[in-house]
Formats: sequence, structure tokens, C-alpha cells
Amino acid sequence: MTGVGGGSSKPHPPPSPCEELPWRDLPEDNEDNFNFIKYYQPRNKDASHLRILLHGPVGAGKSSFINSVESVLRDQITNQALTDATSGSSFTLKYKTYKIEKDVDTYYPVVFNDIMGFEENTSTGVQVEDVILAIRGHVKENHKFNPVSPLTEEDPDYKPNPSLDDKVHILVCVVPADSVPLLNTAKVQKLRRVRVAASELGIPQVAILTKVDEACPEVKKDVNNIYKSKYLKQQVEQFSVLLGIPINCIFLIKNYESEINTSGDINRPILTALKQMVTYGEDYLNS
Ligand SMILES: Nc1nc2c(ncn2[C@@H]2O[C@H](COP(=O)(O)OP(=O)(O)O)[C@@H](O)[C@H]2O)c(=O)[nH]1
Ligand SMILES: [Mg+2]
Repeated sequence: MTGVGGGSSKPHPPPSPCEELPWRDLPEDNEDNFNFIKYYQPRNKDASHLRILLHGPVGAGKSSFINSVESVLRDQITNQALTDATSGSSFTLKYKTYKIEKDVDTYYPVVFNDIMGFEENTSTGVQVEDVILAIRGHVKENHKFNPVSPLTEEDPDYKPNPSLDDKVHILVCVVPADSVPLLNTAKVQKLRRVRVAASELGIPQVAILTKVDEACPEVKKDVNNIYKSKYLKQQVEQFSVLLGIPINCIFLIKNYESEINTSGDINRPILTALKQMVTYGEDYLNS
């Protein structure tokens, strides 16, 4: 029974793709998170830096994330880690450490590596064994991964006695938000193998879901909708179930890609994720 006026003929408004309130609060201003990174120093005296390893498929936005962090910290758009706009054709398989300049000749004590970790086709992706060797610090700088055969102890690029600095202190899985529904069993299994190996070594892990602007039109319009989007929240939940990564360790990211200036709105989710990576990595360094 409807009341007087018969509400049944009234058209329903289309469901909003966004919630009224965000499901995760980001800080109003970026200063605290920025200062956290600015003044961060590993407490463990055996470590001169904290090493973050990004792994994920080609084109996921790993290089873009490194560039985005550098852009945030230097307050100018930078492109140190070359991105690959024509993904799939000319990706790099070299193991390279990216440092971010703080002042002239001084660097942030947070460094990045990226590794293309789980292509379906083993002839293009780095093997799970290589990712694990990288995590354990056995891979020398500039080693070119061979997609068909992992690094062995006999190889000159194998570091037999890695230092704490060589090891990875936090592992970050990078996947485009709109590719979460497309992750097939083979890819999930590879990701899980890396995850289990890292867990066995006690390495903390987080995930970032990138390209949120491409995945959700409301976020493309306004990046402040990032944690209001229902679709993106679903992707986070689904990814959490697939990989077994808790929701509070999964972050949504819009990388700098076409912008020519930095903006506080784009910086906010990047700094929030970065702070968490450093916090977890620092815990590991002190464990
Ligand atoms: N729209 C959008 N494009 C992105 C984002 N992150 C990366 N890209 C683009 O995706 C492409 C592949 O990114 P890249 O960082 O090279 O991926 P990688 O292979 O994981 O290092 C590049 O053209 C980037 O500009 C994002 O958050 N939003
Ligand atoms: Mg790259």
C-alpha cells in the first residue's frame, strides 16, 4: 500500500556511484604525513635506508608510483623511473634502485625497486623465484632478469651475503583497480606464492590499486571521491579476499600521469599510502 499521492509511479533516482561519506578518512592537509616522511630515519643503525619493492604486472603503474612519490616529495612533476605508455612492448627487466633527492647530494632514506612479477606468460614476466631472491637481497643492482630462468647461486649477479640494506623491508603489490575483476587463477596463484614467501620471511606487505581515475568516472571528475566510490570499495574488498591482504593494507592511488603540476588532492592518498609503507617497513627493520 502506498500513501496518498501513490509514490509507486515516482521514478527512482539512479543509484549514486558514491557514498555520502568516505569509508576511509584521509587527512585534510598533507603536512603531518609529509613531515613524517621528511624526518623519517631508520631507527636500526644497521640500516641506511628502508627498501620498498613494488611488484605487479607490466603497465600496472609501478614506475608511475615511484615518479608520483618523487613528485610529491620534491613538489614538482618528475619522471625518473621511466613509465611505459605503450605497455607490453619495451618494459625493463633490470633490477634498479630508485633514490629520491632531498637536498643537493642527499637522499631520502627510503628507496624503491620495481619488478614485473606476474605475467601469465612466463616468457615476459619475472619468475616468482626471482621476486623472492630480490626480497631476500640476493639480486645485484642492474641485474637483468631472465624470464625463462631464475637467477642461480652461480650467477655473478647473485649476492651470496646480502646486508640488511640489500634486503626488501616492505613488499607492495601493484594492480590497476579495474583489473581486479579480471585477475585469473594463474595470476592470483603467482601473487599468493610471492605473498606466502614474503610472509614466511616476516616481510610486511601492502597493496595499491592504481588508475582509480580510469576505473571510476566520479574519481576522474574529482580525486577526492577516491574513498567514496562504491565500485572502488568493491575492488578493494574483492582483492582482499583474493590475496588474503587485510583491507587496511590496501590503498587506492591516482598516480601523476598527465598533470604538469602537483596538487594537494592527488598528493593526499599517495602520502597516506607511503606513510603506511614506511611505518610497516620500519617495524620490520626493528623486529
Ligand atoms: N590514468 C592513469 N594512468 C596511469 C596511472 N598510473 C599509471 N598510469 C599510466 O599507465 C601506463 C603504465 O604505467 P607504468 O608506470 O609504466 O607501469 P609499470 O609497467 O607498472 O611500471 C603509463 O602510461 C602511465 O602514465 C593512474 O593512476 N591513472
Ligand atoms: Mg615500469
